Amino acid sequence: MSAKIIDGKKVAKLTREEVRQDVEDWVKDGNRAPFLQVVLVGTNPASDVYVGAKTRACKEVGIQTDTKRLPDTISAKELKSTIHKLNNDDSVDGILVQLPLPNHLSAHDVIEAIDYRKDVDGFHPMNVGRLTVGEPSFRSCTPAGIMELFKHYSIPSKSKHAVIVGASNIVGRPISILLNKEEGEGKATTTVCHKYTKDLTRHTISADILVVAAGQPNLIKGEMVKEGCVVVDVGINRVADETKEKGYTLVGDCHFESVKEKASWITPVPGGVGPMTVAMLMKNTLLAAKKSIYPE
Ligand code: BQF
Repeated sequence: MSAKIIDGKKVAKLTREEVRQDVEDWVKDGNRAPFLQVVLVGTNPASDVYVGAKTRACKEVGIQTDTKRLPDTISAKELKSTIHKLNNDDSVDGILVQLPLPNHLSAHDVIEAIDYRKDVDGFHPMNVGRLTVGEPSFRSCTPAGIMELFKHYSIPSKSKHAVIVGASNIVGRPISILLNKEEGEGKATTTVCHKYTKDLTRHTISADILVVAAGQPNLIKGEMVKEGCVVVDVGINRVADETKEKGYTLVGDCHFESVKEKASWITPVPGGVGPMTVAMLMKNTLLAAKKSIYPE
């Protein structure tokens, strides 16, 4: 089999177009445009790229945005005080603190300082907890984007075995919860693998749906997946490449050439899950502005 491509770039564009129309209607109804405040601490070249992508998407859909750049020398106290001001500012709908943070700052503490009603990344324990118990919540953008891709391509997950490689709070854990939900979407049986998993292949080979978010190039090879498997590659790894203008190329966590020969569907890197992450952030910011998740 040669897998069909899950075109995240295309579906993200459709999603942004939908948000653009909804924002237009919202503003026509007499509301101000949604506002996303990005907080960027320190200097990280990848973070600059991601914030750039988010800013461009905001412009496209009519969401106002500003990026507050803070020095990597900022203290936890100062950063939290900045966040508290944004929490209390009624003109701010969504707050996004770009990760990773410099080493001296605890992402957990900073995320917890954000008002969960403005937590458009869906990382706050209130949102994670509500997701877990099946209450409305802001959803982590990457897992939400993966569910949107399944919906767009009518890829069923009900009663399938979904194997997730990587147990991060941002991707692996929340996608396992969404796919495992008994009500609404999901309805899959899920296995979450992590770095202590013994014999990873024993798990991956049994997957009908394989979501890989491990941050390790070429971790998953064709021989590790079942014929007909749906493969979602969340990895974004920079590997050195002198033939490229930037000096690197992006690769996922899967060995694309061998995995695509076994899979029925596969997400490419780039252009797979990544663009959906940004599109779902636009959706979440509109939900925050409309107070759809947490009505007053
Ligand atoms: C694409 C991210 C790791 C650590 C922190 C489009 C993005 C990426 C890829 C993007 C990511 C990854 C983001 C593509 C946001 C996804 O064309 O394949 C967009 O902007 N992402 C982030 O903000 O922080 C990260 C990955």
